[in-house]
Parts: sequence; C-alpha cells; structure tokens
Amino acid sequence: SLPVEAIRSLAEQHPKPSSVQFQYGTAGFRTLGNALDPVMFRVGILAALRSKKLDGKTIGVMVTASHNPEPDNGVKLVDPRGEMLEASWETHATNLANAPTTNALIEAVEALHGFKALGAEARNAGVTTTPVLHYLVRAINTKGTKGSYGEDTEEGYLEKLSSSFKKLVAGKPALPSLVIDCANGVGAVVGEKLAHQLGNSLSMILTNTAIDTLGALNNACGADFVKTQQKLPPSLASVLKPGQRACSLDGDADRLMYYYLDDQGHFHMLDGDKIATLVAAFIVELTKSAGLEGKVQVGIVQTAYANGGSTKYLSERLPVKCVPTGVKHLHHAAEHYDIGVYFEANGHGTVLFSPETLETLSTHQPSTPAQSTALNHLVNLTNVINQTVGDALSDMLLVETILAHKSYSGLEWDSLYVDLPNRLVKVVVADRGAFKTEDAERRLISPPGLQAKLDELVRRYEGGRSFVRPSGTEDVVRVYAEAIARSQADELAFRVAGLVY
Ligand code: NG1
Ligand code: ZN
Repeated sequence: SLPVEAIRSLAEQHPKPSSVQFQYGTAGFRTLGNALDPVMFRVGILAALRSKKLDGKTIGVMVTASHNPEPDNGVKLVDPRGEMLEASWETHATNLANAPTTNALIEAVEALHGFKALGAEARNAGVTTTPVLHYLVRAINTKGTKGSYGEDTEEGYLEKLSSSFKKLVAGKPALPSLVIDCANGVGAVVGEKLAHQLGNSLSMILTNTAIDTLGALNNACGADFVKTQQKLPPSLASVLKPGQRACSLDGDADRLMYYYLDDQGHFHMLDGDKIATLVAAFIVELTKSAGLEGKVQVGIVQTAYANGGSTKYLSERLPVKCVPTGVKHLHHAAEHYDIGVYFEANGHGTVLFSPETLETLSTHQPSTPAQSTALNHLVNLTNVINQTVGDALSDMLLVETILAHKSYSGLEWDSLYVDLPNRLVKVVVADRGAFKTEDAERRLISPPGLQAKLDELVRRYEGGRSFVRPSGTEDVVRVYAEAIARSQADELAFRVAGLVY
C-alpha cells in the first residue's frame, strides 16, 4: 500500500480552487485549459481506480478541446472496449474532482478502492486523435485474443483502415480529389499519415493544417463551424471548385461534415443525417446481395436533432430509434441491432456490428459469386469502420467507399431526401436546471405549462417541429426548430426562444 503522505504532498501541488465546481458530463470534464490542472491530477487517480476495478484492464484518458475554441478544454475517460466511461462512474468522477480539500480527496479515493490502484502503469499515446485513442484502448485490451482489434499502435490503426479501404475500392474508377478541412487540429497529423498509406487509392487535399498557429483551432473552420453556420469555411473559398466534394473534421477528428458547391457556387451541406442515410442504405443493399436478408437486421439511432426529412426517409425503410443527446445513449441503443448505424446530426457517429453478426459474416456460405463479393465487402466494412466511437477519418473512408461504389457525386448523394430548413439557437437563462425533458428530449415536463405553449405555437407552422432542452456541455438552453420554409423555421426558432427566455 502507498504512503498516504506521498499522495498528500502531490495533491497539495494541485489544489482545487474553492470557487469552481466540476461536472463529468456527456463530454467528460470541460473547462478552460488553464483551470484543468487539479482536474487532471484527480482524473489520473480516477483512471487508475477504474483500471483496478476492471482487473487491471487498460483505460484511456483523452485531453482535447474537441470542436471548441482553443482555450476551452476537456478530459474524458475511455473504458476498456474503447467506449465512453460507464455512466455509473460519472458520479465518482464528479465527486473526486470536487473534493474540496486534500483530506476530502483521500477519503473519496478510499471510499472507492483504497490506494493500491495508484501503482498503475501509464503509457503515453502522444498527440493523436480521439478515435485513435479509443482504438488503442480496445486493441491493448484484446491483444492476443480471438477478438483482437488490431495492432496497438497508431500505425496499426492506419494499416487496418487503409488496407480494408483499398480492398473495398479495388477496381472502382477513382473519384475526383477530396478537399479535407482539418480544423487546424490533430486530424491534420493523422490525416497526412493516412494519405501517405492510401497512396493513389484516394486523392486527399488536406487544408487547415496549421496545428502550431495559436488561435487557429476550430476558428472559422472545422465540422462545428460548418454545421452551426451552414456555410463554407472562408479559407476553402479559393480551394473548392463547383461540383467538387469536401469535408470538415473537428479539432480532435471525431466529427465529420461533408459538403459541396453546386454549379451556381451555392453551398450544400451533407451532415451526420445524410451520412447515416447513405451508409444505412448501402449496408442494407449489401446484406441483401450477400443473401443475408432476414438474417441480419440494420437499424438506425438518431437524436431529436436529426432532420425531419431524414427521419421520414429512414423510417419508411428501416427501424429508427430516437434517444437523448450524447454519444453513450446512441452507442448503447445501436448495440441492440444486428448492425446499428448511429449518427448525430453534427457528424459524430459510427456503425456497430454485433458479435453474432460478425460470426454470421465469417461463417455464411455464399451461393453465387455475386453473394461472395457482397459478403467480402461487408467484412471489409467491419474493418474500415472504427466501431469504438465516431471517427472522422474512418467515416470519411466509409463515405468515399460508398460514393465510389455508387458512382455518386455530392449532388446525387444529396438528392436521397430533402432536408427541412432548420435553426438552432442558444438561450442564456437564469437556471437551465429548471428545464426538464421526456420522450428522448423532445418534450418539456418543466417549467410547468411551457410545453403546451410551445405546442400551440408549432401548430401554426407547416411542417413545424420544435423542442427545447438544457445543454449538457454549456450553460445554455438550446432551441431547435424546423419547418418547410427557411423563413418559417427561423421565425419559429426565435418565437420559441422568446417563450423560453
Ligand atoms: P449539448 O451541449 O448537450 O447540446 C453537444 C452536442 C451533442 C454532443 C455533445 C458532446 C448539439 C446540439 N449538441 O451537446 O450532440 O456532441 O455536445 O460533444 O450538437
Ligand atoms: Zn470532437
């Protein structure tokens, strides 16, 4: 057992200011980078405790600003299979981070598991993307087993993605170059290595790669800029040609947005909902061609932010489930399908293949050459897709695979269904805790009476839909509205915001 005095003296070097309260939320602890020190110390202890609780399995710790401005920062834990930290531990995390004194911290640690855990070994994964860390954690924990996820290095990750992508597009005509906005984040570094591995199987033009320029991260570029502003990052104006497709990653490369300019130079966004639709339709088609119809079922998971156009299109074809915001909800719901496709409209998502489905894919006997080809494609998809978490670079290869197979341009992909015009606004309120929701955040149960007023308002708009929920990552309430016309969606959003304020 470790000397309490040693822990005490370390803890005293990282005191928690009494003025701040930390909360482990949907995206871990989020705070200004310069306030992160005491949190980091406590997260180190937490990770060791979590590892000990799980018989010494490897746990991941990711430090990232993600899609936020550079000074904002955060730290989150990754569980052994590369998934988000189990929900029940979010409370332990919050308690440890908020222990007001060193004594209180020591008590909180003892309450969990005692000090032995502090002897944990650490491995530095260096500067890499969030999805690479998730991959590494799963690869380390499955090393040498039947379910081995790949070699536990960044090179192993790149090799797994690129070799399966090459097999998927072999023999297909090469697509025109893809412009990639790296948000001046770490996706630029990993994207560069990926481009090298892919050689001429995909022509990638990397932009916004200034990872050393202060203030550049996610600034007027990146997936969040594209989704919230619904426009082209200004830095791409001189790069992107009409008809050419482009995509934006966020700062840690776990969100992906596609877009293109039409012949008139108008911007068209292909967001997470468009990606989910493209991917689900392709996988359904492959399962049919492989002779697996009725044997493996494909399902979709969305949140209330999914565009009504996508929900309509998808529910006419597949089972669709709506869950509350937050990757853990999407991920867990997707695990209930044989093949579960989940995407947030903001571009975070992936595809999960159940263990039974993986078994089916490896044992199924195709009865024609066409079935055999489709089956091989499905197997290669399970390798190109990062099944631990949403991964912009992996999702990009998935999208590129499908576009190559279907010979789709951005325009053809976009025409699968029409997006309803929509508006998302933030409202600063005195107490966002007063806003409580039900039905996967689509209806308010508190403040009393507000939902009835909202319903009354929405009824006056053709194709109108609106909902209000407290943000889990910012001190604001979010209002979403859509309607069949742009002006109506805007008006509805602002009138609902008026009710909330
Ligand atoms: P909040 O702040 O709870 O709306 C935001 C995103 C989520 C998710 C988390 C974690 C929207 C509307 N919300 O959550 O989808 O990505 O951040 O990063 O995009
Ligand atoms: Zn991110």
